[in-house]
Amino acid sequence: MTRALILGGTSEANLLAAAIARAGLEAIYSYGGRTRNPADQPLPTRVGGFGGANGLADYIRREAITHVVDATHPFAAEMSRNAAAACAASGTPLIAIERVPWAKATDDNWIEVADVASAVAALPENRARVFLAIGRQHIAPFGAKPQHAYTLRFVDPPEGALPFDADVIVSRGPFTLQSELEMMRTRGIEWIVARNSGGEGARAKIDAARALGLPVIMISRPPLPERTRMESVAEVMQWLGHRACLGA
Ligand code: 3Y8
Ligand code: NAP
Repeated sequence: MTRALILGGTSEANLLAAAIARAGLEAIYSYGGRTRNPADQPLPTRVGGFGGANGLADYIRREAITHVVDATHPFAAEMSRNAAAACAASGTPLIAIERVPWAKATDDNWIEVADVASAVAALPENRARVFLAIGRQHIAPFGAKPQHAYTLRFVDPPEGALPFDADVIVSRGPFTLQSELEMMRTRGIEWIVARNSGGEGARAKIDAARALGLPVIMISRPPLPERTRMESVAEVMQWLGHRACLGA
């Protein structure tokens, strides 16, 4: 009897949840609790941390989870590490849906950096119009270069003061090439800071930057634990022992 735990919060996780619901499989969808009004899922849903790897192992036992699918974002490294440790400790099968990173095209102007601190360092010294498309959790270090005119994009309105003067767009995406081109042109964006999330939901800004010939400071992914990885919902449904009835 399958009873899966989906570590979600991504468009891939949402597609998987729909396929699992259609297949009539038992599963629980888990959000980390980063946004105020996360999208509804066609599965029982829980929100918030488990209390580290041990907390997750306890949850797996308590809820009689038979399979864990890590469908979190490639930068959700702590969650992925905890899932690998908890599944090893509890002997629970684990699989990850992992998006292929975006590959730099010949006409892309990317400055590839390892982390947020290097992204700050890669920005010019003289004032520029900079679009930070990295959400709310990682913007504080950019306060080291307050000379820039920043545009930020958050899923939810900011709570309280920002660490520096900035213009905030509140939008949850997915985004389109048209809307990204429009936004970058009207705001006179000169630099974009992005993370190599992969997938379709965030890539419109990368295509828009290429079209406008703008430099992108691209933050590479953190190392993730070794675990079986697949790229498609159909493969995960096979793994869960059921044919994906996508589109059925
Ligand atoms: C809570 C669930 C869907 C899924 C929507 C995808 C696409 C739009 C693109 C930019 C980049 C960013 C950010 C982004 C995208 C999809 C997808 C995707 C990037 C929601 C969601 C949750 C989150 C958390 C949120 C983070 C933030 C990151 C904004 C729901 C809407 C920048 C990732 O304001 C904050 O604190 C936002 C926090 C974590 C930043 C970060 O640290 O990575 N995602 N995003 C998940 C949870 O609680 O478990 O609210 O419904 C999901 C989506 N975000 O089809 O409906 O392919 O997944 N999300 C990045 O670096 O790319 C935006 O602005 O161009
Ligand atoms: P993170 O730094 O790897 O995780 C930090 C802690 O948050 C984890 O140790 C865990 O707490 C809790 N957590 C994270 N994801 C969780 C989940 N799905 N269910 C339950 N607890 C979770 O994570 P993050 O980078 O902040 O990402 C948080 C969430 O936002 C994830 O669901 C991720 O998929 C989503 N996200 C989506 C996008 C996107 O583009 N779609 C981008 C970034 C993040 P405990 O240690 O207490 O268990």
